[in-house]
Amino acid sequence: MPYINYDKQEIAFKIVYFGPGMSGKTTNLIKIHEILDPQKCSEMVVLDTEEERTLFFDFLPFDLGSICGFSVRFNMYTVPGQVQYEASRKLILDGADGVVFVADSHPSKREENLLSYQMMTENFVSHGFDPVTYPLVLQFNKRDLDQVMNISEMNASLNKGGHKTFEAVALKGQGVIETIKEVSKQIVTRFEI
Ligand SMILES: Nc1nc2c(ncn2[C@@H]2O[C@H](COP(=O)(O)OP(=O)(O)O)[C@@H](O)[C@H]2O)c(=O)[nH]1
Ligand SMILES: [Mg+2]
Repeated sequence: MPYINYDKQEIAFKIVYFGPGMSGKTTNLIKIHEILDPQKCSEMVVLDTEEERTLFFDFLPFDLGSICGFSVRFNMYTVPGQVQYEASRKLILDGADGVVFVADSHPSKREENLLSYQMMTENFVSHGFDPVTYPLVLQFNKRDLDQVMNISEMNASLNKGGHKTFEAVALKGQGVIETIKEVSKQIVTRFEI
């Protein structure tokens, strides 16, 4: 559910970047932060955990403007990928309006991707999200690696729901904006005041 501030005439949506550890979630957010107009993008907050970076920041998207006079803001989060952080993943998904699943295209990551995807779907169920209508975009990242899985293979394994997918090289900013645009669009389209 978005957070609506009637005094400020602002709607805040929550987007979560989900996926196995090291698939490129943090890199996506860093690139979005770099690409977006700094005036529309607040400071990025990086929370350090022992093994991994987790972070969030929020920004005002360029092209969405306003819905019924309310300005639209997105708060974006990444989740730690490691299995032992299951509790924090649950917490971060709480109240999420949409999710980007970032998969690693390297063939050695097939199982990790699948495990993380299954964990996400289980969390959707426990949060009461409808898996069919819930805003979800898949990003097949690290397409620049020497060895990558076929897109059809990745779809067969991770995308039985037929969600929109994007190929990306997050490190170079490729596919990053396309991904966030699609999930924002799905979120806003679904939302009615
Ligand atoms: N080759 C390649 N490496 C990437 C890409 N995106 C991210 N990485 C690297 O993968 C590692 C993990 O990235 P990070 O964003 O921290 O992953 P996270 O654990 O999902 O947040 C880092 O060394 C990144 O530089 C990519 O598109 N291609
Ligand atoms: Mg990270």
